Amino acid sequence: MQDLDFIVRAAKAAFAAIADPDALEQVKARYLGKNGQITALLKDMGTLAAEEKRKAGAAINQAKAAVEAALIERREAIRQAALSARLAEEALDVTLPGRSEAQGGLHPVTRTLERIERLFASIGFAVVDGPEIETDFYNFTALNTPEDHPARSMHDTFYLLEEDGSLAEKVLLRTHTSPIQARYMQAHAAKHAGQETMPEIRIIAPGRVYRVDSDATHSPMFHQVEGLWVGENVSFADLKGVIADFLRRFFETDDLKVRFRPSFFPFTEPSAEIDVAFLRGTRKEGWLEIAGCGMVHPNVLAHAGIDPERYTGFAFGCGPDRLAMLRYGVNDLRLFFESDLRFLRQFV
Ligand code: 2NL
Repeated sequence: MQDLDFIVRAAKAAFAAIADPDALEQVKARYLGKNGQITALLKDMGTLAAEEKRKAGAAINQAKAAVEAALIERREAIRQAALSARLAEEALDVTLPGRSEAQGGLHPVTRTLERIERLFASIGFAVVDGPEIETDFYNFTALNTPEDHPARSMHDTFYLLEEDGSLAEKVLLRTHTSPIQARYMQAHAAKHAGQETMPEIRIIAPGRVYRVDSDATHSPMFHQVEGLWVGENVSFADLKGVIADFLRRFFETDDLKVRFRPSFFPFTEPSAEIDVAFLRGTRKEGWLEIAGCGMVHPNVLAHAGIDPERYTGFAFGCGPDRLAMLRYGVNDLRLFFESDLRFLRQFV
């Protein structure tokens, strides 16, 4: 049948011209749908005689099968083409170099703190910690600081407020890390109460401290490291030896003069400022104040429950921010706390 060949070729050509799957289904309807050309031929067979009907039916069904096969083939070709296009579009070049993780580093003050901790640990000091929000008792009273001392004023110390804005009852941001040591001494004395002897206390207390103060050399938050050695027969000579040894190791030089200059702190008696002078190198000439120290005041030991007649101790406090400035040659303290990566990256 000339008609059938023509329809099959026309259908194949129509399918081949289409690249869109939905459009293909529309074209399919033209041939195989309810009103399609092949369907029409099958309907028309009703008028034929039995023998003719059989032959025509076979031929039409063959043509129908050919159109269906062409449709399936085209569907598959379109699907493959879409897949290839998507694979090409989403292709990854696995040979490209990867993005590397940014490398973090320790803050210069953290590095300085860890260095101090390591040096003291090497001579048997434990590193201890404590709360940054303190009571007036541990921050001042336990440290023999009188009620009318200027450090206790709101002008110098950050006090906490209640939710209604009123002043919290003697709760503050610690102004030094001494309360860590006051708490430690008290707990240590309680733990060994009633025993023949109390084991020695040898601790350092590093941490953040807070004071109402802000300029090129003062930040409202800064760091402190305090140290404490309490035992029988602990003397000012021990203090001098430990400090001088520490400073020479910290600054990595034996060309260092260390001077103890009489001073005053409520929590020590006698008290001294520790000054250093670098004998060689580029640092500026003259004495530099680096820390404060002294023999623990008997009242401070008594507040902790330690017998000041039997035990003595020395304590010191220094500012690691200042030590970091010296060690790294930084001239403005605030640079340490501005989180400017251009500054901080220099220390990694
Ligand atoms: C300074 C001075 C100092 C202390 C801190 C201390 C702690 C206890 C008992 C006695 Cl629990 N004293 N600490 C002693 C002398 C000086 O710090 O100029 N710091 C930056």
